[in-house]
Amino acid sequence: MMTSITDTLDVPRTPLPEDAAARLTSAFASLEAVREDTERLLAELMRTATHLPVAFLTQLLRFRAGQGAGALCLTGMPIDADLPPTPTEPRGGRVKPGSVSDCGILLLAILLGEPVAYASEKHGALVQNVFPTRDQRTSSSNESSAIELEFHTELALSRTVPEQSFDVAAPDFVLLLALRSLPERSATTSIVQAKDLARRLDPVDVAALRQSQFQLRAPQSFTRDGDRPWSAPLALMRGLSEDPQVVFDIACGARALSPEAERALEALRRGCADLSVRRSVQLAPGDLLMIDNHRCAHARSPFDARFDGRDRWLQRVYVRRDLQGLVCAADRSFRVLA
Ligand SMILES: O=C(O)CCC(=O)C(=O)O
Ligand SMILES: [Fe+2]
Repeated sequence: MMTSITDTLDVPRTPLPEDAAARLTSAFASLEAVREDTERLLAELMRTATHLPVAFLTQLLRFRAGQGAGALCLTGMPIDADLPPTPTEPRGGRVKPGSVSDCGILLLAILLGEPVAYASEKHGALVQNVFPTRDQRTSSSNESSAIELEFHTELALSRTVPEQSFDVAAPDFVLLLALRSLPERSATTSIVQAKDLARRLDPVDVAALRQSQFQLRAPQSFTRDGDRPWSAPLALMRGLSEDPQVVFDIACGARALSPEAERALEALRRGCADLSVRRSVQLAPGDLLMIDNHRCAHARSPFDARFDGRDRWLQRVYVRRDLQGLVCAADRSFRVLA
């Protein structure tokens, strides 16, 4: 069979067998009583991994080790049958009665590492809700809808350690699980793998991206009420030439500190815009996208948001390989970074 370029550029999709989804749903239902006890819930969730096919777990271990594809999509994950209308305003606390989807995304998170939250982002929630808001329609944040959210890796601003570079406490993995997504009102999530980008760019530009000649602006979603500082100079590409890593955020702001760096940044922008480099997915309910935040950058297309309760709704969890050296919010769980 012929394989077209678009096939090879899709995010690899693994369907969860229906019987596995049904077993997970009933296992998750029995965990309602411990949903407020995060550590107990995570421990119980580890035991439910037995319902995942071993072939998928093998793929997951490879992904966790930073090998193979930089993004995976597990489809057919269970989500709550009694989903309320999509929220329209950001707020802390519970947004839906059940926690089936929360359990599913946290299960994959605990298998990948340490689920973490950030005190300044979404009220420090471990399972974050991502939906469009009227206020942020055109902002460079996950709540926007009228504009493209341009390519970025997730970065983290620490209020407690303001001198800490935005990449130090950044997540290693970003997990997105779609709860609601009407096909005609959905968005496309795109991924570029650093190695595909590096292959497409001129070696001169790759060499410039590897120099500490750039600054990034603090993420919009961490700085709703305050100013948005620029980082100390850093390199946007690092690591092995055959499997490089990237740190950049075109959505929130990136600037170059020399003419060569300026040309390289322009080339990076053009590279991300090149459709032959992007892998894309329109997340449907039950699709769980896992992104390696070092080996890939991601973006989201504009989409039709009407704030009528039927808008696109995702849940998001950040995962770190470990928490060593990171400052957590003393009055909260060690998983909430300050
Ligand atoms: O909505 C999406 O598909 C992704 C948005 C995003 O970049 C994020 O939530 O980190
Ligand atoms: Fe993002």
